[in-house]
Amino acid sequence: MRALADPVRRLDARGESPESVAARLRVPGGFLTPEVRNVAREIVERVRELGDAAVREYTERFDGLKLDVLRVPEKEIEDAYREMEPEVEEAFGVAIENVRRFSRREMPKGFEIRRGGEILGQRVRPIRRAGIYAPGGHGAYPSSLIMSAVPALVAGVDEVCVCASPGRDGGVNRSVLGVARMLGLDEVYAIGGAQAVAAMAHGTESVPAVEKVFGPGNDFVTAAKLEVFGTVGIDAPQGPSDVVVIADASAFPERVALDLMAQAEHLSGASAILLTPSENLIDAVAPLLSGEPAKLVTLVRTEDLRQAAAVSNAYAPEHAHVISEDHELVVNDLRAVGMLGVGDFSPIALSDYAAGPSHVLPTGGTAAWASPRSVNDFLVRTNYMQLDADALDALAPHVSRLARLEGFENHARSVEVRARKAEGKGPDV
Ligand code: HSO
Ligand code: ZN
Repeated sequence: MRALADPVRRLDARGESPESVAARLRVPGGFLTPEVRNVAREIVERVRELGDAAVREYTERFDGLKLDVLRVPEKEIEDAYREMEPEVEEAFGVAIENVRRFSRREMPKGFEIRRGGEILGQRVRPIRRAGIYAPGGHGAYPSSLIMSAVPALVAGVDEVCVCASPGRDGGVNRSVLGVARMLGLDEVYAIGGAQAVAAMAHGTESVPAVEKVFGPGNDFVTAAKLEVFGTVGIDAPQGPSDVVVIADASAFPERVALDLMAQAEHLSGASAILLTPSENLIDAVAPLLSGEPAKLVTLVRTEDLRQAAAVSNAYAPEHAHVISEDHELVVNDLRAVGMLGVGDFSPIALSDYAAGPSHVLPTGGTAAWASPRSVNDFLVRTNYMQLDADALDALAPHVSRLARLEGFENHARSVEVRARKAEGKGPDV
């Protein structure tokens, strides 16, 4: 009977290749359906053509609100901050400080290489204006505003504007506004969904265009980002949350169950996976899972921790949490993970809110090639060179040869005209 009542999916991975287990764990087809992409495309197009009028129309249709003024008045932001409970303000303050400390440490520096008469270098500068989407929907995410805005500010972005869904009660979530105030952000718009991305990317009468749009948001927000890419920059696409817990028999079942239920709690396509060689752990965890989140959990029996790590690598989770007597063995094997929690005292919820590393992470297997939100997302690099006559002389024959090989005569001559050895003279010789 219990097996029938048990809603939790179980899988036996023993003897199976990591790739095939990972394929069974991933929902096929990705999360952005053609329908979602079509709707997002139409919204982006209409906002581009009609500006604020289209934004108002979509706000009325999707959020059920008639909004005359799209920008949130400064007084409302101030009031939201003032009404914040002191303990909440303190908690946000800790989160902001820890994310700031981590972001500062991430800041890359430019460099310069000098060799003979040659200087080669790289300069790093912040983008001028960034647009950040603060997601609402199932619960509000003031924490996500911290995770995106703090790296932007540390990177030195001049202007940061924020769009947040206005919600049915008429305004942007009070905590989102309070956090904006704590971060010194006063340009907040009550615009949600794909229309927010479109407004920031193309600009409207109310919203000056930005250079790069940042999520996370729901599927429509992500689809809209893909639509505006090229007109502006975008960050990586973000989809539903996922977590892999890799544990052995030393783990406490109640804690493992809560780690799984925590990320599954995001619902809407989230997934939470336990990889363990211990059948006892699976038997102990299964009855502790309940409700909607439990439907998003999969308990996977592996041969050993090595196979668990290999499956995780093939799956490329957004988060991995390792609870084992042999952490190091597993951690050394892990490659593709957005955020890694090591040991029983490092549950992912800590970094979701306040530990310091960002919770804006590559999802849906993109951790194989994408990285967590960082100051780098807000920076652009310029490479430079400064050569003297001798350095140019040394390089000129090689460049001439390669240019002619590609059929570019003028490239070759633009170098030769300056080379003393090739031409026997320069302008001041
Ligand atoms: N786990 C989510 C972030 C989050 N959790 C926000 C709670 N609030 C994606 O990494
Ligand atoms: Zn979370």
